[in-house]
Amino acid sequence: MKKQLEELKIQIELFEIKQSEQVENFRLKFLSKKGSLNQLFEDFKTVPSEMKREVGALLNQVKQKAQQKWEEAQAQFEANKSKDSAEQIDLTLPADKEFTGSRHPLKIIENDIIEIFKTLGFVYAEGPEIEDDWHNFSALNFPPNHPARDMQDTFFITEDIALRTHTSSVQVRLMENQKPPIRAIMPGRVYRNEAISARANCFFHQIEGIYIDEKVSFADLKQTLYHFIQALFGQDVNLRFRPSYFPFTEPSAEMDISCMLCKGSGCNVCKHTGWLEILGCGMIDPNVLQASGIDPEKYSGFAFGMGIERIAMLKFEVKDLRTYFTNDIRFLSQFESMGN
Ligand code: 2NL
Repeated sequence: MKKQLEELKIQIELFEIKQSEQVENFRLKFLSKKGSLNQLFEDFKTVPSEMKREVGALLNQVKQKAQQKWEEAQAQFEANKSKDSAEQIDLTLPADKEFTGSRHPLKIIENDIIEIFKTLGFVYAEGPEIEDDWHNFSALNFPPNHPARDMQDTFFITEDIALRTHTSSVQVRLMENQKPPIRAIMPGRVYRNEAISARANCFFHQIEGIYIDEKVSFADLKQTLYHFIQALFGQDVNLRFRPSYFPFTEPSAEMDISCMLCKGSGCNVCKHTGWLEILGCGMIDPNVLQASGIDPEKYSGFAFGMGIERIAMLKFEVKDLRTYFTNDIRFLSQFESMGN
């Protein structure tokens, strides 16, 4: 029996497994119910008891060796099989289309507006979202007890530092650092301490512009904005100005455009007035020019500001402002694609 086992051990070692069928042949020959190992286990019963210990150990050793060889061969052919199927991929098939994303609707509008003002000689400027009291309020003629300075309207970080409530703070920095003529447009995110709803958010995006030179008049303001609105909404849009108030402009006005949905006849969007409020504007208050070191006797200027969300809502007919910021791909992919 010992001799038989020694022979079997050699047979197992020499058995060549080169093809996948041989894995099964190996199992049948050595490890199956009718295989030689099982046969020897049967014969083991007849081994004299004084030999059982030694022969049993050898028998187990040989069985373990066979089992190990079989498992290794099986694993190897399994790995080769998956490699083979990977190689069978049809390389002539067209590749999957890669998803490249799309431009955010607010950026589409922002870019359109910047492009229009670029043709009029306005340059692009940007500034910090965390501002000091001077650039956000004092330099813009906000009196010390103005309600916008209240905690309820503004996110304060310290007593003197807050999240900017408008992009006008960027204009202040520009006026402090440059001499007229200044023609600039400033887009950016601004923050207000407001309850979130379909029509209001605690932050929004604004675009403001200023033009400062000698003899800039309200007529320049009107004609510039008229050109801008026609370029953005089309030639047949009408405008009207209503008197208004901002701390930093005097006189101030709000500008309405005729409703592009009902063409002025009245609908839900324009609340049956035929008009849509689109931006605020005015002649820069002499106090504001003075505060930034520009001589109000020599120079005058106009300024305007608008919310990008509102314009994008009108152009794309977005009903709820919150959809701009929830990053739902079904919403975002409806707008301009970034290529492909
Ligand atoms: C609005 C109205 C406005 C300005 C912004 C401005 C900036 C400087 C001086 C004077 Cl540095 N004015 N900006 C003027 C009038 C209106 O924004 O409704 N924005 C959403």
